[in-house]
Amino acid sequence: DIRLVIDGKEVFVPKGSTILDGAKKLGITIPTLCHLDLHDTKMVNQTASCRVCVVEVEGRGNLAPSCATPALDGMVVRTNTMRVLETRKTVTELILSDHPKDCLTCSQSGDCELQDLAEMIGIREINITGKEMSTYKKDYSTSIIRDMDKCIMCRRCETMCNEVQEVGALSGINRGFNAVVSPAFELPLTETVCTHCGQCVAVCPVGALSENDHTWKVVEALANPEKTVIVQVAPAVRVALGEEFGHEPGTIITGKMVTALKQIGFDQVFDTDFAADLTIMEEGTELLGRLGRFLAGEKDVPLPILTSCCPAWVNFVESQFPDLIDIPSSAKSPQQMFGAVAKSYYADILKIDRKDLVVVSVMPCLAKKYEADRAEFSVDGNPDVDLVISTRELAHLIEQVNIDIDELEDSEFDKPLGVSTGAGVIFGSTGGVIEAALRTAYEVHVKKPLPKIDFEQLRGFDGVRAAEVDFDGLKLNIGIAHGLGNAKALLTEIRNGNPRNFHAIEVMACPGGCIGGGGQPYHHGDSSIIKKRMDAIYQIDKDMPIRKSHENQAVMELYDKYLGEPMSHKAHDLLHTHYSQ
Ligand code: HC0
Ligand code: SF4
Repeated sequence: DIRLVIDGKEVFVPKGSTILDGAKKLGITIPTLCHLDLHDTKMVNQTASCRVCVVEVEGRGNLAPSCATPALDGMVVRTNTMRVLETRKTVTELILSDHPKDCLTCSQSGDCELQDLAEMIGIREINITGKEMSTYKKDYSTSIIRDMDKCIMCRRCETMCNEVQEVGALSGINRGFNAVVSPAFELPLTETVCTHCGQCVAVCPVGALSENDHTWKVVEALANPEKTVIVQVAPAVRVALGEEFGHEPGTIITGKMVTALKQIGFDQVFDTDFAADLTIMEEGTELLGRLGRFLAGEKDVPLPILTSCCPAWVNFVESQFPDLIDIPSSAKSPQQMFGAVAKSYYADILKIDRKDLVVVSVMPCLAKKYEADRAEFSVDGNPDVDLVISTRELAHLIEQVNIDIDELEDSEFDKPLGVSTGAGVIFGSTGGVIEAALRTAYEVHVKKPLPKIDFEQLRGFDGVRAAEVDFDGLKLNIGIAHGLGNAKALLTEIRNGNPRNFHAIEVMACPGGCIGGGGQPYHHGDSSIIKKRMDAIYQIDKDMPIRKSHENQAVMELYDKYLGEPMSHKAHDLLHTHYSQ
């Protein structure tokens, strides 16, 4: 271990640590801005570009950025001298001098790390005059808005996009005062390989990257007496929404969330978990179908089957692995299955035209906005899912209508599209989709009840996981990846001949799965928040009376009355899709 003294206190840290790590261990707060270390993922941003975290190191003339300066044995560090304070203030003023002052209307207001810093330092005016602020054209996609006037060049988004997601849509361009992070040639994001995963938004400390907010379109639909407006809520929302209201990460507020949505005025409050169970019926059947052909000796069976419910992942496969385009499951995502069923089966129950039914989704994800907008998910120009808001957007809406969420009673999701099982809810965590699929596929294939419902070997937070699952003698090799960079490694393996003989692979684009989605409450670099949400997801599953998708009575009724059986002609029309290169 390395011994150093910080502000007169002795601390020991392992080799490879920084001064900042040492200070954290002592409980000494050094303010940071560009730095971000999302533990247990590849997200470590150590550009030391903002210089907010400078400290004095005995024997050195210049101040040192503590986030990027290695701790050395015998180092004596001061984090609180007047020289440090003065420099920190000057540095912050410099950053603010080239940053808009429109905090009143900024999407990040209240969650902005620069605002917090300015407040902490007590900046009351900016005494730096000189050049005008640099300005850039705003870039809008359905999912994300880029407002580079607000960019502070911390480069977290670039690290995320290039090193964690390995998409490579963003990089630093221009020099000096005009330097900014941008797609190559300053193209709009929609014209690049961007997958809309939203992870750049999740780590942006300011409002330079934000979601394209659809809240007001939802309000407009709710205010229109001619429309029936229903809402579906994704699994991961219920374990994170509470954070926006001061609850501990992982607090489960499903019942209060449903009550809030009813008070806001949705005609019916439904659950994406219902559609997740439906997805399992289709995807599980597809998996068993492909396996059966493979075991019968058929050549060129598209295996391993890849899960297809994460829209950023689908986009990634389409643009980076077009040669593997026939292996993802053709099943639509639960969000889109929900929309398709709502605008056919449910519109029929209500005896209304699909155009008079507005389907709103609340999702932890920004790519879901893009997914809902894909042309193949509409009929005669009328989308299956009309509007998508994020967990953060829902929290703001709840605040705006003066609902005190803590005072609400619990209520239940409405029937029939709100009935779900534990298998539906675990979709929200990495490993959950494949576990849900295996619970059903096992019982259909083996024709015996599962000896143990929990597939512990599929769970966890490692970026790439592999496990063998025994189907009564038939050994299945399962792969799991979360984060697109990890997925890329696994898919490259498949491209090179599938040496580990995977039969099925689950991929989620975001660290942790949907619980770590780009539309969730900001984690500000604390990955323990994502893990607490994960624990909560498995807790909900454990507490459910029914935990297998094929035991969902409302889903079975949908097949009986409307679809026939999984993979039927009608199910194909409504619930399956195709991919483009
Ligand atoms: Fe997910 Fe989903 S699990 S992608 O992460 O599959 O967003 O929560 O809603 O569609 O169910 C997100 C979460 C969903 C979908 C489901 C899947
Ligand atoms: Fe990169 Fe994802 Fe951001 Fe697109 S949304 S720029 S893929 S991090």
